[in-house]
Amino acid sequence: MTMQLPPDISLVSELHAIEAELAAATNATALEAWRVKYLGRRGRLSQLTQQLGSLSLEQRRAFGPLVNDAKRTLEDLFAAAQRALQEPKAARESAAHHLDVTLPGKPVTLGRLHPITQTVREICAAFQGMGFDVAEGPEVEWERYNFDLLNIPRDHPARDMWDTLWINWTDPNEEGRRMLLRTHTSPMQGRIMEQAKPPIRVVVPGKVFRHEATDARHEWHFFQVEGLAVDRGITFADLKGTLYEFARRIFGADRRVRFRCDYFPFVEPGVEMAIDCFLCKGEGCSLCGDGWIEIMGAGMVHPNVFSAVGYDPEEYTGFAFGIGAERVAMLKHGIDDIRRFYANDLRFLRQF
Ligand code: YSA
Repeated sequence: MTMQLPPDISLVSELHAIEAELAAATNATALEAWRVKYLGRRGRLSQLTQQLGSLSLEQRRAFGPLVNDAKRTLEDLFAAAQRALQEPKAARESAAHHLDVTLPGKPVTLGRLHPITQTVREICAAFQGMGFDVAEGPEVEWERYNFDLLNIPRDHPARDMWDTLWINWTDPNEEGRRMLLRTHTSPMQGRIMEQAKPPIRVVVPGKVFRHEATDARHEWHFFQVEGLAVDRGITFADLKGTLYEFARRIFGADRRVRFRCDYFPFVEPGVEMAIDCFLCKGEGCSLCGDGWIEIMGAGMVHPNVFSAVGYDPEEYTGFAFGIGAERVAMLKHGIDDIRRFYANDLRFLRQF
């Protein structure tokens, strides 16, 4: 027995014609129109599905699967047509991202070390070559290390040599323990000697801070490299020999070096070391004054400093020094104003 098709169910038998209609839809607008016509909410397939409800049970059993198959077929055909339409665009996009290895590369901008970082490293390397180790310590420091252990008790007039930036905090557990921004790298002398036994040979690079006005040779924050050598039988000749060798390694054999007596409470005797000015060649100018640029303070470690850290001053002797890194950089590179290092002018910094 043949079944009579309800009028709209005939769509199932029109599939070839519908497919041809789809093949003719060669742009997005035509494709969308096709989709609305057949697969849309009020499209042919949707109407067909609704009509199934008015058929007899027998008819529904016969035509239901056919309608479902038709729907799946149309959806697959539509998805394939959509992909085909998009393919040329995808191909165009992939061509745009294509890497042309024959083009010249983009230049890479390299960073560089700040000239003072370079100088600090050169200074440390010069001493490492003479057997010194390198250590570092805190920039925020206890008054005890910055002053007391260095033979500079409270109310000692020598404290005025370092205009101090104090931290507004005192240790509540130990009444009177005050903190500051270290005014020099010398506090590391006490820290190192408290922890190690001689022989000691160490350099300590680091930043220091002073509450002072700036000029061509003075900054309020700058770098020092501290040096400390302690052993039995170390003499002033060892100090001079080491520092001459340092000057030769950093500035070359031609530069002149001057030692002069100086006073620091933590050394006896104390000296300052200067190098002839690069600008006036030792004649005297507005930068240096007398033809020399002071680069460090130094001396033989004071017996009181040894006693304060528990070393026997009868048994041990030693020397120490504190080098100003910016002054060394100025002399090496002929820089006439220390403030240029921290003005953040890339035209200046890129030269190093
Ligand atoms: C002395 C004896 C020792 O046994 C150990 C270390 C020292 C040095 C001492 N702690 C000190 O700070 N001495 S200093 O005040 O004369 O500074 C040492 C060096 O730091 C100077 O020679 C100078 O090169 C540099 N300096 C000082 N004040 C500066 C500065 N550099 C830039 N700006 C400033 N304001």
